[in-house]
Amino acid sequence: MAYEAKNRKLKDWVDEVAELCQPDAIHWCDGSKAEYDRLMAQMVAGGAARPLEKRRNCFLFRSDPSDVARVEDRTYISTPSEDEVGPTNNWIDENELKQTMLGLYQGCMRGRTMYVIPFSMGPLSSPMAKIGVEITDSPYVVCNMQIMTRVGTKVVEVLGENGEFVPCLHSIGAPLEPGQEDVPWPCAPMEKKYIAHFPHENLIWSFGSGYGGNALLGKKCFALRIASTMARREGWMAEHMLILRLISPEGKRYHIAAAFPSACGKTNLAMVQPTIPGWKAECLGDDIAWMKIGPDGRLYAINPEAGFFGVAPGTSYQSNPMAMDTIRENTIFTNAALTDDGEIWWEGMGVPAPDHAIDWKGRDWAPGNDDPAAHANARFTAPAAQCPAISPDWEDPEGVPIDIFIFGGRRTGVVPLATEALDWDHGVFLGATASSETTAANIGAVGKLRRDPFAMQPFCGYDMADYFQHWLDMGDRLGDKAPRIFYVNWFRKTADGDWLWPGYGDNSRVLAWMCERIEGKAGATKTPIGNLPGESDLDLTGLDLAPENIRELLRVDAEAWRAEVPDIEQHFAQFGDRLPARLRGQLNQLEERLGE
Ligand code: SAT
Ligand code: MN
Repeated sequence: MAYEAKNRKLKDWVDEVAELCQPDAIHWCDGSKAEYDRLMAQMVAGGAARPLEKRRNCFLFRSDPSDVARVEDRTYISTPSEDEVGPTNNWIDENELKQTMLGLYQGCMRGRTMYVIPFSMGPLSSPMAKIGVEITDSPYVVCNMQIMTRVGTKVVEVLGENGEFVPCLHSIGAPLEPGQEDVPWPCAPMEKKYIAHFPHENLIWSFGSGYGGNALLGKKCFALRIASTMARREGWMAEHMLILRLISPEGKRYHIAAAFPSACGKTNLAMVQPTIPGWKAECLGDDIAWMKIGPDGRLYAINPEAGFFGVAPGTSYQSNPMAMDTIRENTIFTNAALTDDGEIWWEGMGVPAPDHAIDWKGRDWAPGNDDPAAHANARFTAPAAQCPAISPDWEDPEGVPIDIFIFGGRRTGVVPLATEALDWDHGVFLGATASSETTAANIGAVGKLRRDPFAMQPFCGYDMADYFQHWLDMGDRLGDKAPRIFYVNWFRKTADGDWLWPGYGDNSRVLAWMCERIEGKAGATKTPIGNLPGESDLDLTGLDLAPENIRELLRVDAEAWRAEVPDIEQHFAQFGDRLPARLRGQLNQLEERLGE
């Protein structure tokens, strides 16, 4: 043990877990570079990791082919009564799930080391920060947690003797019998994977997967699912949102928090490099925002994370130069392809495919091969501080005041480029009915349309209808200090399947319009679905965009919208009486505005 923890609850819990899981050894993580280097060296020696000759202190991991994304079907919110979790979560009775999982945890760390990772979500000095402790038998998880959260002895000091923490128990579920040889990516079969949350106890139990959101428990499990339940109880917000600062040519700062489903461009927008002259942007976070009302009545946001766990495919110097510079060193790559000269590669990296590579499954790969070289959900884990676009205020303990909320998703049709909500309730309606085509971030079908309210469908730890009410309540409390709400869709396509909008840096044109709306400087036209910019309201100078494209991007197709209504009705119907009447009212008003 590198240090002595004084916290009684922590010591008792570690003893209890050690007795249950029977590891060969226990290691208390101090979060140091030496610790990281030692674990990486061990994983390299054991064949789990591979150093990349072309990138300093970077490593490539290949997961088991079955363990490549979050597993929403195996994710549970467990409470005494089922109606607490609502129709969008999987529920198993607390006692039953605990019995099942205790059976699985029994002896599950035999032959392995158990790591105790004290971590903080949020800068340690922030009044909004919260402490967790993850126990895991995966050194890959330890190294990723070191990048994604603030790990180490300082956290243990803050915890003191009686401090509160969220216990996060994780096992890959692959004990080693004496003499048994390990595999590069040990994990349990799908039917034994459980990602379980017990919000009444602020407790997380994860079993069987080593991958991202299933295993790095500070992220989706704590900072979203458990934190959303805390936030509701305590009157704040835990949201699946990037945070960015936009600076106008006059030097005025605007803070934007935007919610999009996984793999819909949050990281790209978080690090946007504006193409409009004079505008600048700084990144504060790319995935999660914790927000509370400050003494001045405005809503303040912190990023609880310390790193980026971004989707690699599609990331290039064209789509996201800041991310490309962030991942030059000290980065973990998972399920990317490996070139013969020791460099990583993925589809959409913006450099020609190598003549030969080793694909994410470890097989020979060459251009023309039927399968992609990198998995569609291949990821990079990189320290936020390395991002050239990171805001100097990204670790401000008080957070930044939010001016603008954006919701959105991936829709090839119907939904226009940008819409401004008519008021807060209408904005909540836009968030509650957000829809997107599914991506490879979850195991399951890709490209299927689903409603993903506030991009929180997989991450809200309680009844989604009560969550809608929480949004309405927050709006009531914020009053005229509430952020303005917008809805965007960067993903429209022509009938031939070409993108209508260039996206990436040019998305700044839409962001600038939003800021100017706040100032009363930019125009908009009221339509049945909200206020839309006209062609002349957006700054499109220097953009080579066909006039018919821009018309299509800003067109409201009333008929197509009327066709959406039954789907929204069905979406709302699942919440029964719990759906706030104000949202039902919003739907009625939309129908009226759309007319016959
Ligand atoms: O694997 S994660 O859940 O962290 C990534 C995502 O789906 O957003
Ligand atoms: Mn996410």
